[in-house]
Amino acid sequence: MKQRLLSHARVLMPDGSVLADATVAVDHDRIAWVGTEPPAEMADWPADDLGGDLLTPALLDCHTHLVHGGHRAREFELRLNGASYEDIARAGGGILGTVAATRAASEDALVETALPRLDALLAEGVGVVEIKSGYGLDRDTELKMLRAATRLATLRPVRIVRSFLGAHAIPPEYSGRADAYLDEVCLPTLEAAHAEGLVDMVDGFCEGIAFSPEQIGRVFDQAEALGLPIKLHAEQLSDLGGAVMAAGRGARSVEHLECLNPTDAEALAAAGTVAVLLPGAFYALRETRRPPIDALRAAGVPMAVSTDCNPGSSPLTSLLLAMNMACTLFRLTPAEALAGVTKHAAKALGLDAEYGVIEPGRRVDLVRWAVQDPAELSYRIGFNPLRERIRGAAA
Ligand code: DI6
Ligand code: FE
Repeated sequence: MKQRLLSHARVLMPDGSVLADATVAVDHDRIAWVGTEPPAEMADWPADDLGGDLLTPALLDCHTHLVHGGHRAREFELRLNGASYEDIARAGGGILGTVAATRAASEDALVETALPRLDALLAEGVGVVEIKSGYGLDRDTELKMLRAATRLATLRPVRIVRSFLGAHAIPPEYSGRADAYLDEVCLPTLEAAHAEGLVDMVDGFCEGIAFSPEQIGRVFDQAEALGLPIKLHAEQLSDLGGAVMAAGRGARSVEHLECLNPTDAEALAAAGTVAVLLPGAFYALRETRRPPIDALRAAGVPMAVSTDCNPGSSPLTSLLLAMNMACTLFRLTPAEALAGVTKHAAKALGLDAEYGVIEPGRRVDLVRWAVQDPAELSYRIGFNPLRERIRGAAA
C-alpha cells in the first residue's frame, strides 16, 4: 500500500472516542493524517470507502506462552475433580509437564504447533504478539523456543516480541536448588540468548511455587546489565510483593495481580508500570480473588488485557473473548477493555510510539470491523466481526 485514503470510517481515537465519517491517510507503512477533511495535498490520493465501519489499531496480545510442546487436557480434568493448580505443580505436573513435552519437540514442531494458535489470534485482528520462553529451563530448549518464536514472524504478518522466561519454574534436575538453577542455567542462558539477538524483554514468575522476589531480582540485575527491559508475573497465587519490587525497578508491566494489595496500586502508578490483566487464567483456574481493579483505576494505572495463552492455566486463543471476560469477570468497561488490547498493551511492550493508537506517525496496522460501536467488540461472546486487517508495506 502506497498513498491511500481510508474514507468513511468510524475511527477509534486515542482518547477512546469515535470520530464519525472520518478519513485516515496512509503513506506506505505510516499513518499520515487523521480527520474529517483531508488536506488539499492528499485530496487526490486513491480512496477506499470503508462504508461506516469501525477502524481500530491492530490489537496487541502482550502476554502469551504461545510456543510450547504438548497439551494438558488431563490436568484440566484433574482440576475439574478438585485438584488445585498448585497441587498439580507440586506433584511434578503443571509447567513441568509442558517442559518435558517442549524439550522433546523439535524447533520445527514447535513452529508447526504454534502456527494454528497464532492464526487464531490473527483472525481476530491481532497484529503484535508477545511470546515467552520458559518451558525449556535448559539452555538448548530455551534457545529453541526463542528461535521458534522468531521464525513465526517470518511466516505470518505479525510483529513478535520475545520475552526470556528462564525463571518460570525450577526444573526437576535442580529440584530444591533454585539459586543453583539461576546461576548455572538461567543467567548464562539469558546471556547466550541475548548474544544471539533472541531476547526483547526479560520476564519471571514470582510465586511460592516458583521464584522469590530476591531471586527474580538477580535475574533483573542481569537484564539491566544487558540493557533489556523487564516485566513480571506477580501476585497471581500469592502476595510476595513482586509487583512493587518490579515496578520499583522500572518494569514495563506486572501481570496477573489477583493477589495484589490494593494499596500497592499507587506504587505501580508512580512507576508508570502497566497492570496486565489475564482473565483467561482467572476463569480457567476458577479463581475467586479478583485483581484490585477499583484501586488500579483510581490510581491511574494503565490496564492491559491479554490471553496468557498457555497450555495450563489459560488455553485461550481469543483476545476478543479475553476482552469480554475482562468486562464480565473483572468489571472493566468495554472502553477499558479495548484500551487494554491497544494502547495500554502497546505501552506494556514498549511499542507505544508505533502501535496501539491511530495517530499520524504510527504504523499502518489497522483493523476494519463490521460494527459501529467499539463496545460491540467486548460484548459479543464467541463472535468475530473482523472485516479486514489493513497493514501497510514499507516504502
Ligand atoms: N503464569 C501463568 O499463567 C503461566 N505461567 C505463569 O507463570 C502458566 C503456565 C502453565 O501453567 O503452563
Ligand atoms: Fe503467563
